[in-house]
Amino acid sequence: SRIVTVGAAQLGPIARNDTRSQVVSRLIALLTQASQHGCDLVVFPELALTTFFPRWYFEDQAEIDQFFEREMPGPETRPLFEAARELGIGFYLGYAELAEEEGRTRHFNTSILVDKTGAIVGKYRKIHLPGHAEHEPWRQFQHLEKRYFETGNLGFPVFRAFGGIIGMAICNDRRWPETYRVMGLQGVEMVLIGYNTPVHNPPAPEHDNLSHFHNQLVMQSGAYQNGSWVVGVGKAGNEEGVMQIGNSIIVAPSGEIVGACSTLGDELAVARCDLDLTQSYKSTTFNFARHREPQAYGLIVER
Ligand code: CDT
Repeated sequence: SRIVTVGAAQLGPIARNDTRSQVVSRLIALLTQASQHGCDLVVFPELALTTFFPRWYFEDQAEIDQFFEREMPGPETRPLFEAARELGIGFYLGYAELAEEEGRTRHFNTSILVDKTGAIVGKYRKIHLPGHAEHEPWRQFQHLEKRYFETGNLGFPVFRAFGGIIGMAICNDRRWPETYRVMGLQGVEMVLIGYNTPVHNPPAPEHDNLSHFHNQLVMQSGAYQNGSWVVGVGKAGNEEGVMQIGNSIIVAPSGEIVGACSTLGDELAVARCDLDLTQSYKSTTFNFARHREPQAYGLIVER
């Protein structure tokens, strides 16, 4: 067996004027708790350093950029990396990334994978950006990810770390089967996912009371259909007047939920995940080399 003990480190709300340092101390408290439970790896939510700012319409780019990190680690986030190194725990962290690339300033919704020495060993930039690009005043709150972020340009890479093959996705990515399958085709054994999911979906309020069901449905099927562990972690509770789901879960390759948070606050759920449990799925029902029929799937990439 290859055991990775994982902590799903759910966060409660982050207020708009909370400082990075305040948030980082909450992250370090969860990391310390995880260390006491013997965790190898801790998963934090999407955009885990600030409030979920795409809920507001801003015109001033300088105001928007205040939610972004220009370096990682930077002065306020370095203590988190130091704590990880001292405790010997890795982590997944979601944050808003401001990058100078191709001669221009670029904005991405990003996650990183940090190993037990505090080194960044993987980066992912969110591909499925939900919401809208223009101000829509009819909504109770905005979801302006298409305005504030560019589509990720790194594909869905996987990383050899923690004794296995680890992949990352961010929030809305978890609803798309292609996300898991592209990593499944690279042999992924554990997919780490942070999210911020409002209970209320303004264009489709009829889905509101299904938000937990859909959260579990997509991650349980993604896990089973690719013979992979999936760890999904939310920023939960009433954040600046918007209710977000918690329901952070750790899903086995069988599709079963083996660990879960039950509050809407800062909470750690822990599971001992055997990466070798992926094998009985990857070598039988979902033996891709043997049973996939890609010649019949062309439409998926043509449209
Ligand atoms: N952050 C993020 O991607 N949230 C979306 C809400 C989209 S509205 C259905 C999510 O998929 O949870």
